[in-house]
Amino acid sequence: MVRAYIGLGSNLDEPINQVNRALTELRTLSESHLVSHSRLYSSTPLGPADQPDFVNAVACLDTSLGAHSLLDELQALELKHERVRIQHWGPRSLDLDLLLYADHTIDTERLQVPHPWLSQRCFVLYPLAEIAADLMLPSGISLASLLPLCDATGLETLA
Ligand code: ROI
Repeated sequence: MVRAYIGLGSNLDEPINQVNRALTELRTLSESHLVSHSRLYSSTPLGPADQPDFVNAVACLDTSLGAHSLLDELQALELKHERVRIQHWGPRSLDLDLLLYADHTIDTERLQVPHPWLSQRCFVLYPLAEIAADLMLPSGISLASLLPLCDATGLETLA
C-alpha cells in the first residue's frame, strides 16, 4: 500500500456538491482506501480573476494502484463530472490532482509528482496540512516550513 494525496478543486456547477460527490466517489476507487480528507475551503482563483471562487479540499488515500493507474481512475472520475475546461487556467467543474504518491518523484509526459505547483498553492498546502501536518515532501522540505511562505489571502474554510 502506498499513501497518496489528492487535491480537489471546482468552481462550476455547484462546486460544494462537486467536491462532496468526488469525496464520496474516491471511496469507491479500486484497490484503495480513503483514509481522511480535509474540510472544504473557498479560495479566490489563481489565474484569470473573472471566474467564480473555487472550492478546494485534499484527500488522503492508501492504494495498491500504481501511480498511472491511479491517475487513470482520477481522470475517469473527472469525466463523470462532465469536466469542462473552457480556457487554460479557467473555470472547471472538477479537478483531481495527484499531489503526492508516497515519496516518489515521477516525471512522465502524463504525470508529474509531486504536483509541480504544490509548494506555491495555499489552497493545496493548507488543506493538506490539516490532514498531514508532519508531512515531508520528497525534496526533504517539510510542509510546515512552506505554510508561512504562502499568502493565504482569500482562503477560507467552509462550515
Ligand atoms: N485557483 C484556485 N483558487 N483553486 C484551484 O483549484 C485552481 N485550479 C486551477 C487554476 C485555474 C490554476 N486556479 C485555481 O487549475
